[in-house]
Amino acid sequence: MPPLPRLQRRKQMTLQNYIGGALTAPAAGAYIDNIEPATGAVYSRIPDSGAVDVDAAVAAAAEAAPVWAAMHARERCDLLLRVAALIDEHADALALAESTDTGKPLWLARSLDIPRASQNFHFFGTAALHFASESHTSSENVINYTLRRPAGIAGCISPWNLPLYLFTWKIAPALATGNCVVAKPSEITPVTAHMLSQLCIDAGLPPGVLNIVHGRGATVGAAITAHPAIGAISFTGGTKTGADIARVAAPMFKKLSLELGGKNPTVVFADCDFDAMIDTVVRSSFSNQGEICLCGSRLFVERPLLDRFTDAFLERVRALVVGDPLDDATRQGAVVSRAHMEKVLSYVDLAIEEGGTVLCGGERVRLEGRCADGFFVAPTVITGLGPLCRTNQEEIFGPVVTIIPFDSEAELLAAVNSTPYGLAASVWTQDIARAQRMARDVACGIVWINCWMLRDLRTPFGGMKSSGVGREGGWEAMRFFTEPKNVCIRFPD
Ligand code: TXE
Repeated sequence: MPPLPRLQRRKQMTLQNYIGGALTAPAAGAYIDNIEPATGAVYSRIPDSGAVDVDAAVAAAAEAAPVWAAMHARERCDLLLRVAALIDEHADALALAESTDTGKPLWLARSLDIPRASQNFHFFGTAALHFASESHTSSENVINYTLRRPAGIAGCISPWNLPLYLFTWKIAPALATGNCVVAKPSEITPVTAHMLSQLCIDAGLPPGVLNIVHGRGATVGAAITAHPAIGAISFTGGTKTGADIARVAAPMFKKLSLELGGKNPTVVFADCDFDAMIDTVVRSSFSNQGEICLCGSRLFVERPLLDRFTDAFLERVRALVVGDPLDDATRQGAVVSRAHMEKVLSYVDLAIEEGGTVLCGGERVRLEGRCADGFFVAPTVITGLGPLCRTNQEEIFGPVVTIIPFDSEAELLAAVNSTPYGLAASVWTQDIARAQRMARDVACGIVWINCWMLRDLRTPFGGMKSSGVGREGGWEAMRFFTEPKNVCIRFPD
């Protein structure tokens, strides 16, 4: 094995909040240890901020808001493009930080997370130049037009699985539409958000336009949610947390965008293009250790194809290399934390209790050397469970999938739609009429036919039922972060 690249970071780096354009320590001076999942060792400290830090961030945002909202879209676009360019310039350092913080393979952070963070600023920065509103001519002398004003101060709360990718997916459209932002990254993976603070300073983003407050969900997240001056909340994370946020924000009549969990079906019909399907289904099952809300964790396979599918799938899954995230050969890195590893493994125990058979994986992987204490879970395939058991109903969010055979479309649809979730589905068939029926009848916000995770940033992104409320992406995001005001003008007869 070639020598691993040396980490370019200081020992025990201490992160800071980004408030009013400056990097600052939390008011109470308290910090949380940040653990590297691949080694289990503490490697940085993050601010354990509180409501007082959120208040300071909101005050800074309120001060910056009038100038930022009044700025020409061209100028806002230029600033966001400058941030994008700086992300590109520092892509290697950001990718290394993302891999270290999350446990994901470095090559994945390099090819997916960081390029996408830059694209988010690029996409929404330029969107500001094209964003237009409607007008309605009522009669010869009456015209209505929709004036879209920034929602005000936006709160953006993001999770740990795709840290900079999802953080910027929220921040960029909020800024592009003229809002100032108070944002909180996950306390489990805060480092790239901290690095983004410095890049925003270097890009010349005016002080207070973006504020980043680090800390726990129950303190910083809750303070953002409850702050009366924050009128719009964009959240991605667990369904239970989404419900907690809605409980607080709804009676305050805040705008809410909630992107929550999933229990996504992958549907494989016997008539599919097998070769095109099989490698993509391995990817859709185990990319990022299964820690992507879009990963398919319930594999419904039409019975005539079951044996061929299972054999080919297992052969490929067994070949996935679980290893040091810094090694290019690694296909499965560490899961994000010890607690998450324990949660994932507890679902394997549950599956066995429920009568399932583990066909491969199912256990913690112990590596040698620097990763001996890391949180690695073998990619796991389970069979023998019906669609309604807890294993097939609850979100595991790790490298664990189940295979469920089906015989008819009616039986399949009932099973696919039986969970409380409705985020994404991937369907494999060459029958175009069947593909259309599935797209229509599957209760999910996103349906991929003969592909997975082909993303076009203009499309509506989000889920139904317990997978969330609202849609992100393209004009949906630009509309979410603006308040439409109808102006009706009557001209003299
Ligand atoms: O997410 P949390 P967790 C799912 C996945 C995972 C489960 C729990 O199943 O196992 O959620 O993960 C902040 N008010 N997904 O516990 O807690 C928190 O600090 C305001 C799906 O890590 O929802 C973090 O910044 N904010 C998913 C963010 O919410 C609060 C991605 C998400 O953390 C808060 C991640 C509160 N009361 C997990 N409590 C997806 N859909 O992509 C916490 N937070």
